Amino acid sequence: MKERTLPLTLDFFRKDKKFPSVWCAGCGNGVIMNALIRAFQKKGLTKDDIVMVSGIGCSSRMPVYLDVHTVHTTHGRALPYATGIKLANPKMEVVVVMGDGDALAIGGNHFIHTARRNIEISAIVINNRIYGMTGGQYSPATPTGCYSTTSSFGNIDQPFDISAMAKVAGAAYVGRTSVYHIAEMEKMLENGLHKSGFSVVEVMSNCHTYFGRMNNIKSAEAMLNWYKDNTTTDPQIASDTGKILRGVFTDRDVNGFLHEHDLMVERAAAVPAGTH
Ligand SMILES: Cc1ncc(C[n+]2csc(CCOP(=O)(O)OP(=O)(O)O)c2C)c(N)n1
Ligand code: SF4
Ligand SMILES: [Mg+2]
Repeated sequence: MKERTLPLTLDFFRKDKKFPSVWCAGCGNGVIMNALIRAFQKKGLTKDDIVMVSGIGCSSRMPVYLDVHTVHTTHGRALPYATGIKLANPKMEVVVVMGDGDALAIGGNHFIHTARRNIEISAIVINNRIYGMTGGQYSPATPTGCYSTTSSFGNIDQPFDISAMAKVAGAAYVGRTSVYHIAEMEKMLENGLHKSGFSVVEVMSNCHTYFGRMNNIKSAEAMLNWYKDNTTTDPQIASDTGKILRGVFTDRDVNGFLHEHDLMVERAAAVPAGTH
């Protein structure tokens, strides 16, 4: 509990007229942004150590508000940009923020292959189970039967299990938490930084404006309580009740992409000129 009292430094926020944010009052994005700053602080990172990369979406606005190095890219393509940035600047802590649509729909291929490649980047997937920015269309994380502006009679698709997919694709660190569970979220965000491979923290978040309104969980508070009541860290309870499982699903030391890349460069350099 003591760790939660760490004062939030304002140093990480941009001072040049970016506030107030575009986010609806009570949106989970602000809660996650503050938790991420605390994770940076706990890890002893300075603003100059960090590059934040995002695509397009409400969640992807986060780097706009943070005074670290930032690149606000195109929808679904944050991970390829981040990969290039990390390769060019291996010492930088590269952190990618994506929405569930950004990461799993248009960016799904990049997500799987970045996990397979295990490049030393930290990704946060803000899973509000809907396209927030564009008006509440269903996403690949919208549960079956849920309503959205494009599923007025209930979504007939199955949702991706984002964390399971990251794990099976090979990511070194994968955890799932929610905006209700702030201390747990801070810890996962902190532990997801600076891994030997790709790390993914899926944060289940509230878009009360669209998902909540259309699925009868109409306020930010009601959505937070929904995550309190409908998630668990106990796999048995999850399997018996259908509650969503939170926790760290994998945390492995791997030989990440940059590590392998450096070894390959050494091998190539050892070959006498003109013999290959
Ligand atoms: C190439 C491209 N396709 C579509 C869009 C429109 N678009 C912008 S954000 C978005 C989805 C946002 O949903 P999500 O990634 O879940 O983020 P959220 O707003 O929910 O945080 C879409 C489809 C776009 N900007 N660019
Ligand atoms: S539309 Fe939804 S995701 Fe976007 S800022 Fe509002 S509450 Fe947050
Ligand atoms: Mg979304």
